[in-house]
Amino acid sequence: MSTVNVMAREIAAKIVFYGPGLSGKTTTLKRIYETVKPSLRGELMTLPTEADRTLFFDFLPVRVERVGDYALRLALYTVPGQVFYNATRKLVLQGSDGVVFVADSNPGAQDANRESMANLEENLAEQGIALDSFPLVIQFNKRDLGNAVPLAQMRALLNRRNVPDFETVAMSGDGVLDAMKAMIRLVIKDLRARKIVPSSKPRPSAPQPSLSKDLGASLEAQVQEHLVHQPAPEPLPAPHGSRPALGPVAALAPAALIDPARVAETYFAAGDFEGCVRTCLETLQRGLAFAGESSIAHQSFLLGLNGRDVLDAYTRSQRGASNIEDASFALFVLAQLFVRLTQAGLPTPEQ
Ligand SMILES: Nc1nc2c(ncn2[C@@H]2O[C@H](COP(=O)(O)OP(=O)(O)OP(=O)(O)O)[C@@H](O)[C@H]2O)c(=O)[nH]1
Ligand SMILES: [Mg+2]
Repeated sequence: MSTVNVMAREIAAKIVFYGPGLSGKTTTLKRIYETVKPSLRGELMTLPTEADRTLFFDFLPVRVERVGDYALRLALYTVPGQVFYNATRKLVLQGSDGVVFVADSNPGAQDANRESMANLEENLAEQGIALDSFPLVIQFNKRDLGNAVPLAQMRALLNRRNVPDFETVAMSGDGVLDAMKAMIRLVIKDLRARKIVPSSKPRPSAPQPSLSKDLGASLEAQVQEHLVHQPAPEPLPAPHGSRPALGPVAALAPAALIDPARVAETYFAAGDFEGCVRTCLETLQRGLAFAGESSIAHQSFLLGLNGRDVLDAYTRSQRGASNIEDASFALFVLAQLFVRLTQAGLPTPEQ
């Protein structure tokens, strides 16, 4: 769900990497993480099983500093590709602004590619979204394989819509950023078409490009500039004075809730999942309170949050003995809350 915070002059967009199991989604996100300037990214959050399969989702926040008058924040997610994780895929897909479909060029993976594309279409349709009119980019990944399926054949199978597609090798990073840039351009185009991105007034004296007119081009330049490979990352200037870089969820938090969100993330990183869930729920409560004194269900409704997810987070926390999945779910719900608060302009800057 894209959000535009006019007060903070900020646009937030959610992009999801989708595709069958082992197609290279997590690897793609890792390459993006490595190439984005450290000062412009949060921590990459991945939750693999022992076999390195994605258990829940991977998450990477990226900031494209200025786009005209606005700052752009991207939340990049991957879904778990394994067939039986469909509930998680639906959850992660909620409110997304665009999808990068990562297809596997392995000859044995073509049925899985086709099924995953059909699954994406189905899951979006359940949310009332037609894939035909949704920002979609395809990565034909693992092009380094000697027996990779010919490009024309993969296009015929997966790209009848003729969306932008790219041959990629996520292992080395080849093509990954081109796909990402195409995705961002499509998302911006879509935001404009839906009139979600507000136009800024032309200011002849200011050298800044106007958002509505030049956002795409300007964004591309910004992305180009910031996503170029940095062989030796410069020392990180802390974005907030001397404070350490924000974690992925705290990066989305309104100022009043940044600190507790950091604490929740610290618990998570330390493997204290109980502490993480407890802190997330306390923070969730504080965040929901910005919608006024009311029941959790009503507050969630007012903020446009998925009430079932919020209640699930509460139920899981009350069960006790929280595990990594409970903790990541609590963080996920918290991140959703932060996005909604930003969208609603809560809390106001005075608070
Ligand atoms: N040869 C080759 N291998 C790749 C490429 N990209 C990823 N891999 C390998 O494919 C395997 C799966 O990659 P992941 O990125 O974990 O796949 P995933 O899509 O996240 O898988 P799930 O989380 O299970 O859905 C790993 O062993 C990667 O090293 C590529 O471009 N070429
Ligand atoms: Mg993965």
